[in-house]
Amino acid sequence: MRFTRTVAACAVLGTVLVSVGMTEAKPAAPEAPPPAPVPPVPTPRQLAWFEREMIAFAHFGVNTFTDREWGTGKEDPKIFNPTQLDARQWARTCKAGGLRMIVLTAKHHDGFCLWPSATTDHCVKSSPWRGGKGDVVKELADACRAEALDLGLYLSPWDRHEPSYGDSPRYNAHYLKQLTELLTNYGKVSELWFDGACGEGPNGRRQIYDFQAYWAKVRQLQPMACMFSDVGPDVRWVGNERGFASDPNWSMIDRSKMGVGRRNKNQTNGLIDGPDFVPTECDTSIRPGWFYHASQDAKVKSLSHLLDIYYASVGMNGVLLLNVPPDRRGLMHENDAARLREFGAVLKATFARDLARGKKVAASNVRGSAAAYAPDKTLDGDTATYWATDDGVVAASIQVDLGEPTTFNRAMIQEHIRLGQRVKAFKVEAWDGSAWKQLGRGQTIGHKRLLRFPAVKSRKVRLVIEDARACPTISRFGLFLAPS
Ligand code: FUL
Repeated sequence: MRFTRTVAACAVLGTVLVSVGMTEAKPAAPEAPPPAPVPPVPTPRQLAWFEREMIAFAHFGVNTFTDREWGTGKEDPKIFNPTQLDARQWARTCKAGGLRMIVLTAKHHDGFCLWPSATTDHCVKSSPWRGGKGDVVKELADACRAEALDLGLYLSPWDRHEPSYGDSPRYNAHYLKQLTELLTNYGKVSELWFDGACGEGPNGRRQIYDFQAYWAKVRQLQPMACMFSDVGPDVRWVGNERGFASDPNWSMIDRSKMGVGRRNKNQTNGLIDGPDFVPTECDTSIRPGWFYHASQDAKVKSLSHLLDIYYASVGMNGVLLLNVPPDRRGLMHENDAARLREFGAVLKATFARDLARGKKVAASNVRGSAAAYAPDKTLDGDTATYWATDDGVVAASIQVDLGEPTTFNRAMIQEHIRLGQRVKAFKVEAWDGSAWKQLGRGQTIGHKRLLRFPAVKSRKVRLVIEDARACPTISRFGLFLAPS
């Protein structure tokens, strides 16, 4: 069920609520004003990032040809020579898995650049690939455009090749030039991935990164691009490389008490009263390593493992960043591609039909009258709709009457996070004919919360909000049946 302005919750309120022993909602004011935002709230670029839900990582470079995870910076550029590089194949493969963007390692820690940079010869220009005239970033940008995917780029600050590394101001200027090339020559870039790894340069000095200058450059050249690092500024690391967020997952943190490359408190769970809205991106690889190794061809994660990751990331108020490393041919390997197809197909089948859509809804403590579904034009002009309670009411429930006994095993709940993430405790219950039986419970909801439980057959289901930071605003309560 998706809430829309046309859902006349009040029409069924009396009868259904009374029949399950709840207090009938008080007659409401005809024109209830929309709830005030509870800051911090997401920016339009963060909302667009949340909507993608799953994105791909592509670790590719000299390590692909040396069988290493971290290069030394001393690799001969001539080893970079993929025989059949086809970025369209990457894009199609990712799309089949339901991934909506590809983030490419334009430069990893070894310093080798996958585009012909004017800042260094340690790049594709010096490789035999496409006669030294190739540009992986351009080929991927074109492929993403053709397949309607977004493009993201990883430009490792740690650079084990660049001679100026360790001479902090000089290297920062060099890094800014590289960023500028990537942000101006390839059209729209939707995400920049800033890794925190740091080392010493040839002068024996530890490099001090000027993240403020890097981030300002991105804002200047690509204002809609989301920036990832341990602490944002737009999206944060979830704190592990297994792709798992955990409950609670607050999108808020206190950036003033955190830093890139540090062991940060609240990295994973966030902070209920954090002043900064910086949601979690959950990175993991489909294989044990980030780069391709033929020895790992039989170690591609199982479908059930990928599904566990999906429910613990997308289903836990995060975005999943799933690495699928191209091989020495310059293709995503058949085993990875087959697994992604299965994964995409299961998710599609599971969420194809919302069994609660269009069904009768009753709710306690509805804000105002049918105008509870207030249009919200505050951030980007979207007329998103949602259900809310009156100000100060932080416990309430929404009940769906499915019309007939219906079998389901998944619940989807979404908060209208444009007004701030609010819910602190909730549960989902089904009526078994004589009592409410709990199907699942949790602390936070956020952009999306998914619950998995053994299949149950019931006609009435309810979402009970037990506590929230302010009046809850819920934009979706859906029920689904995953294929067995
Ligand atoms: C880490 C890097 O050191 C790994 O090589 C990989 O790129 C991972 C995604 O981030 O910090």
